[in-house]
Amino acid sequence: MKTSLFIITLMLASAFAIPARASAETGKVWEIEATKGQTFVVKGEKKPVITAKAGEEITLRITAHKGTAQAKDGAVHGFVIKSLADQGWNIRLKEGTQEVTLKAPDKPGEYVIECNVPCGPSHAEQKMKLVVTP
Ligand SMILES: [Cu+2]
Repeated sequence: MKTSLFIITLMLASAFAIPARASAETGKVWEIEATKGQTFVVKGEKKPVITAKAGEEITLRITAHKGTAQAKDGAVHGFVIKSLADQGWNIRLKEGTQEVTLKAPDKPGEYVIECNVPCGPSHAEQKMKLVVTP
């Protein structure tokens, strides 16, 4: 009886503790859509812009929909900051949703995020922005 009470207490404690810890570690989760019309849309924002503090970890939940073309490896869009491609900012997007946690650059400024998978007629204009604040 004592043991089961202990287990219940433990379960309750972890149910509250885990979400709090996750949000403290990863910060805001940005929901982004790479559309079949070859644009990026950020949920809740009028413009396709995400923001982060320098060096902060941010989580991106990206949903991709195929345009009119896709890469041989199955990627339907890409999500790349060219100058940060070697630091994880180079994601191949397959159809569906994936979540990635990335570190914002240490240097404040504006970074262009672009698609690097030929995905349709508007591919060249498929861009969005990461704004890094001090
Ligand atoms: Cu593209």
